[in-house]
Order: sequence, then structure tokens, then C-alpha cells
Amino acid sequence: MKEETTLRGVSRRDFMKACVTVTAMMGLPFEMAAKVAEAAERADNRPAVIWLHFQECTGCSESLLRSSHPTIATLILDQISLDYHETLMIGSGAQAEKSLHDSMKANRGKYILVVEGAIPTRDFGIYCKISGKTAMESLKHAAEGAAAIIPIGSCASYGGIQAAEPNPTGAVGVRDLIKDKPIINIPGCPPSPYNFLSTVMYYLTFKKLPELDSLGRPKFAYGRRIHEHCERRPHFDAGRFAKEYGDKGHAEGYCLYQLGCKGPATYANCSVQRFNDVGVWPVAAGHPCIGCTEPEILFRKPIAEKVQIHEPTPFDAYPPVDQEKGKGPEPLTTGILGIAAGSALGAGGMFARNLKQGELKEDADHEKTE
Ligand code: FSX
Ligand code: SF4
Ligand code: F3S
Repeated sequence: MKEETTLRGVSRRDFMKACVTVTAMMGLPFEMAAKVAEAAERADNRPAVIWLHFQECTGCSESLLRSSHPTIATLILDQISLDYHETLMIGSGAQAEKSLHDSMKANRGKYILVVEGAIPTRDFGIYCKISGKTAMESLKHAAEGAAAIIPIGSCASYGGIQAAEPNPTGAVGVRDLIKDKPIINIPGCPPSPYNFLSTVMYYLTFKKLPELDSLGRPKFAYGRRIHEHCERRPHFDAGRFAKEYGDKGHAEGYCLYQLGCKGPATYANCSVQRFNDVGVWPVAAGHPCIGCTEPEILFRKPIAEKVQIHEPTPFDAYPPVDQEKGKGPEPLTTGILGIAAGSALGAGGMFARNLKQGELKEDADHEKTE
């Protein structure tokens, strides 16, 4: 029997599955999935979206569109009226500019402005120009009529790789230039398309912005550290670490902390939500997390450098590797032991120094021990 189709090319089952996933990601109870689905299905509920590209690699759009399964991209594109997107629209030149200005005029005060890429500010912003205007001018102009701005990716959120030292073009994120509009950062290099979809769905369902953290990220997606849910976490807690790429520990799924994994200091949901409907994410593929959602880590700290762990994070997803069912220490205890083991085994002079009031401070030097 032919499956009922709700939205373009998406079966009812896939549609509901995506709505349930998005609802769970927002931290809402299961019953709210029906409300989210209802908001998604309303034909009059499609905000105009203007999507600007500045200094970036287009990986954010790619991540959204290259999902192995069309559900996410289709859902996103069906939930919004994407009036202007330089790499997706058919028109170009004067025709594209006309679409941009027509949409800004027709939807003034109501459209969502999505920004992909950093904005160069040095030398009056001349290092990125589109249609004769600098990125700074285009952003300020488009921001004036926007209801809210979503900088997608770490470049638009914080400057990203363009802002790495010595930052030759003076690249900055949207929040450095626009101060009078609601801004919801969706960092990541690239970010999970689900985080963008969930943010849009939240806005459509509740007609308000989600709660944000101090970096302007939705708390529902960036409220927990990678390390808390990582599938390699039981190995961290047991003191089992990959020491080199391709060694036995690496092949057997041991913790990547000693290879520089920034998971203990990175707030994101990759270890839970993963990417592209097929369950991949960097750490599962054997690469340390490089902290791509964190402005102080991404392209600021070398990939191999170990992060300091300021407090033990209890894991809550996987049983310890050597724990018999129903026995064994509490997660918090094993977390602390794991930090100590990581310190002793991996970083030479790195050691747990200060354990008071539940806070464990570590000192990292980067001597090679072996
Ligand atoms: Fe930046 Fe987006 Fe990194 Fe690229 O375009 S967040 S360089 S993956 O993708 O802006
Ligand atoms: Fe996972 Fe990295 Fe934490 Fe190890 S340090 S458990 S690989 S997040
Ligand atoms: Fe980025 Fe780390 Fe997730 S590198 S994609 S935050 S695992």
C-alpha cells in the first residue's frame, strides 16, 4: 500500500519521526510532538527566510542538504519560505538582488535572517563584497527588517576560522556587529542540521525564541558537554586511552582524550543526536572532538592539545566497561577516577590538583611521556 505523503517526498511516518526527534531535542515531553507536527503542517506558518553568505566554506548549507536521507533537508525547506540563498537559488546577478530586496520589503519586520559565514571588518570591510556592497553593509541592511537573526555555523556565530590569529581581515561574528535584534547562534563547523531545524520548529510552534546560554546558543541543543554522553566515556572512566592514531586502543574504541579530544570542554549534542541520519559523529569515526561549537577552542587550541578539565562530569548513557551488572562505583566517582587516570597516563605533568567543593582542577603541560 502506498504510504501517505504529508510533505513533499516525506512519508507520514518519517515526518512524525522527525517531529518526535525534534521535540525530544528541545527537551519537551513526547506528547508535545503532536503540537510540533501541527505547527509544521500549517500552510500559513512559513516564515520568510533570507540567507546571506559571507566568509565561509558553505559547509553549513552542505551539512543541511547532504543528509543521507532527504527528511531533514526537505522538512527544513518546507517549513520556511527560502526567499534568498545565493548557492541554492536559480537566479543570479540583478535577478537575485531583486529577490532579496523584494522579500526584505514585503516581509519587513517578519523575516528570519540566516547568516552563514564571518564578516570582515578591517579596511572598511572590503574583503568580502557582494553586488558592490561589503558584507558589513549587507548584514546591517538585512538585519534592520529582520524579526530575528540565526547565525548558522561557528563562522557567523564567532568569526570561525577566518577570525583565527592573525585574523587578517578582521573577521567577526554577527553578535559583534548587530546589537538590537534577537540573535540565536547555531555554532558548529558545520553545525548539526537538526539544531537548525529544532530552532526553527521551536519558533514556529511557540512563537518565541528558545532559552539561550551566555554565548547565544539554544540551551536545549548546547546545554550539555559531549563528554557526558560519549560512547567512549566508559573507557575514559576506566583509564583506557588511544595513544596514537591507529594503535590498538584507537581501533578498539578507547577514549581519545590523549589525542586531544575537546569533548570534556565542549557544549554540543553531537554524541546524542549525531549527524546525517546514519549515526556518525567525529568521535565515533575515531577523530577527537575539536570543540567546533566553542569560540575559545575552535582554531584557537591545537587539535592535539589536551583541554583542562575543570569539573568532573558524570556520564549517564553507557555502563562502565568493566562493571558487572548492578555493581560498581557511582558515575561521578568513576568520572573523577577517569580524570585522574587520564592525567597520570596521558600528560606527564598533568595531575589532579585541587579537589574541593566538588571541583577538580587540572594543570596541563604537554610533555610527551612515551
Ligand atoms: Fe564556517 Fe559554514 Fe565551518 Fe564551513 O559555511 S562553520 S567554515 S564548516 O560551513 O561557515
Ligand atoms: Fe569521548 Fe572525548 Fe570524553 Fe574521551 S574525552 S570520553 S573520546 S568526549
Ligand atoms: Fe564539533 Fe566536537 Fe561535535 S568537533 S561536530 S562539537 S564532536
